[in-house]
Amino acid sequence: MSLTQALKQKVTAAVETKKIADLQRDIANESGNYHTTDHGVKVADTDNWLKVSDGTHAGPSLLEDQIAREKIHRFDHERIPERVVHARGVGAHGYFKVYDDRASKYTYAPVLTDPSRSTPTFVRFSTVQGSRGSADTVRDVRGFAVKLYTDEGNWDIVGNNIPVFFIQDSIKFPDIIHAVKPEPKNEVPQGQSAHNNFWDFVGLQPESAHMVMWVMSDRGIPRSLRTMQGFGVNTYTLVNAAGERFFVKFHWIPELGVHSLMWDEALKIGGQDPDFHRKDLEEAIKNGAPAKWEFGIQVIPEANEHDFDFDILDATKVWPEDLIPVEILGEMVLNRTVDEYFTETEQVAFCTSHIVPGIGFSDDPLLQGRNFSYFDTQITRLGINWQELPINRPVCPVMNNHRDGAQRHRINPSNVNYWPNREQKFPPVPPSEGGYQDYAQKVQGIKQRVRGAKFQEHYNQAQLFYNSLTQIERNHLISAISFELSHCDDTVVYESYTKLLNNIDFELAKQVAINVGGVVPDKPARPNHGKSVPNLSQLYYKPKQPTIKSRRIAILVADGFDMVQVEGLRAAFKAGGATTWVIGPRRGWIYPDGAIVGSGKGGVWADHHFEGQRSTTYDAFIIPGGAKHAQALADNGRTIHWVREAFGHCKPIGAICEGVAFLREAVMLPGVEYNTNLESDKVVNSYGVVTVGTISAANLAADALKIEQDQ
Ligand code: HDD
Repeated sequence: MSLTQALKQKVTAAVETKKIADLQRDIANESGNYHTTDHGVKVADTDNWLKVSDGTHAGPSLLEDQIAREKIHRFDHERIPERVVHARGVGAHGYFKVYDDRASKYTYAPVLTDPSRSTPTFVRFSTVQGSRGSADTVRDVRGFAVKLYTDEGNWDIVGNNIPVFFIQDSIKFPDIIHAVKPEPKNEVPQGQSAHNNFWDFVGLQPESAHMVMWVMSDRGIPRSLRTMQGFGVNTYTLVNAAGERFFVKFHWIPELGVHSLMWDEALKIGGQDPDFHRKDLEEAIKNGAPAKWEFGIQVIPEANEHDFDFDILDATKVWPEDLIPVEILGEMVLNRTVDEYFTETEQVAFCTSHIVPGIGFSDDPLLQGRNFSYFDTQITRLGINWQELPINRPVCPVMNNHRDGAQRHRINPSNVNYWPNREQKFPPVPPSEGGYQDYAQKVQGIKQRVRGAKFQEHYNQAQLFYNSLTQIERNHLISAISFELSHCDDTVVYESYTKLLNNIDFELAKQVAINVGGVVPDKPARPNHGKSVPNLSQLYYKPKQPTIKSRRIAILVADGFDMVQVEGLRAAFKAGGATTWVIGPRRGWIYPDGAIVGSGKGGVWADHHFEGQRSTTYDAFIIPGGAKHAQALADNGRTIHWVREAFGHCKPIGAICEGVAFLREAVMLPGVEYNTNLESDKVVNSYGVVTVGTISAANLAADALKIEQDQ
């Protein structure tokens, strides 16, 4: 058994949950290794359609061939409608658990209060705008949909990596989605919001201003799905055993911190490796680095609902954490990839309306509409019996009088399918025994189409977000909006949006307007309130300890490299939990003595050749010593490009011994310092370029690289 197989087995064994066990009954029995039709008859020939032929000439194919017909029928109907939004996604299994019972003061839901439980979990991450085949690294919101298979039924938290939404009322959802999706005339653009219709809509719908700021910030281009925060976005409620109700927002905080790509990287990876994020998730899990988040809640007692200058039921607003801190309750770990994409990731279906006892809705008008929409869309996508699909069915019993419909699988042997019935079959369960109890909420009002008074203010929090960013983050945001508006060729569109920006920040509006030929303001449209909150900058979420865990580090080698150093580096990176990739002049064995062919002994296997991978898909790279190897790298335009591109993307770059001279020549920028002294083991760290002169310092360089990585 190979190491990878052994590792895979270990990981699999470690992550058996009740849901994984439940899925086993649907895993195909592939032990008998032969081919049959769908009705079980063994097939002798799968390659030739039945024909009238003399053996020399083809002759006509016969419709009679039931085997060929079945194969084609099945193929013709393989596709189901892709999700109308969030079509592109990737999923993984894992578990959720709380650390203690502290949440029992807010809720009686065991999934949130019982620390002895480990709740099986499935998460699907997604982009919103693009089709199923679009690229992973586009600028977009990322879906963060969590299905918790609790003993009381499935609980779905269908969230995003951004805590607010474009609109306040569900009735606007078709409008925002039509506006952001490819334009109706020519179905352009794919996987982008950089077009007239989107910016036209958001310019006329100022409630979207806050969310637009988030999407245009670095949050819109995550480095990894594992390094995103997740937010339930909508306001839900919790009810405790004493019957008291609390408003609540749900948060997921990634163990490894919040990290983003740079826009240039995101653009390039979109072409170089469109599956970058889904491969990253799979790679991390398979390499024994499960993705992990802490789970937290923000809570507002019912009595304090109206204490704030914003409406706590307005999904275009955050609950500022200086006013309402996040209380950490537990963690979620994703440690198992799917066995089959379609049956799990594609067929998984979430509903905001899926809650369990102890959890309730609020009057958040976005949530109310969502509660209708999700179930409805699953009927189109998967059919009315979608909840029976293996990935969707709960791990607790399902018993009711719902019957029939297309693709019904469950067989109910009882002869009564109504309540009440003479057999007392499937009686309702009183709340004291676990039946879902609706909170007795007093409601009064006048039936009318309105929004609450506090829903009318749209710019305070957009400003709060902008104020809370670091200068570098603000620069990125300005570049992002400028990129998008540059792609809008309708003057009305980019002029009106630059005007809108002046309600958020004068400098922001001015700079964007100058960049895109918009309306350059001469004074702010409204004063900046000057408030900021630390946690709105993603830098706030740096991991407590710097770590290279699950980072992708490349070692660049050419014939004649220093093997001792490469071995030392690999060991150091492995010890830190990173994955190491050797990139060389060709895929195959590369030797320290410069030999081109050999048995492999004494050499290192290059995973890719220089043209096969670009610096963009690695987090850092290092160049070992070796005179001949350093010269070969210096003679190669692609490796020089590697260095310059990675430097431009602010990546840590390391070099040792002769590798340093190559690095210095390749970077060619004044002000960067290097240690080129082959006698010196001093580690020089300058602008993220880490260099050291002697062989004994290989591990030091690795350490320095590790520290730099997290700065
Ligand atoms: Fe939605 C999918 C998140 C508002 C209607 N939504 C969908 C998914 C996520 C979100 C993560 C993908 C689920 C999956 O992986 O299968 N949606 C959100 C968030 C929202 C939001 C965080 C605001 C708080 N959505 C929203 C509204 C509506 C919808 C207001 C309609 C009234 N969303 C849908 C949908 C989708 C969907 C059309 C498409 C596929 C699906 O539901 O299962 O029903």
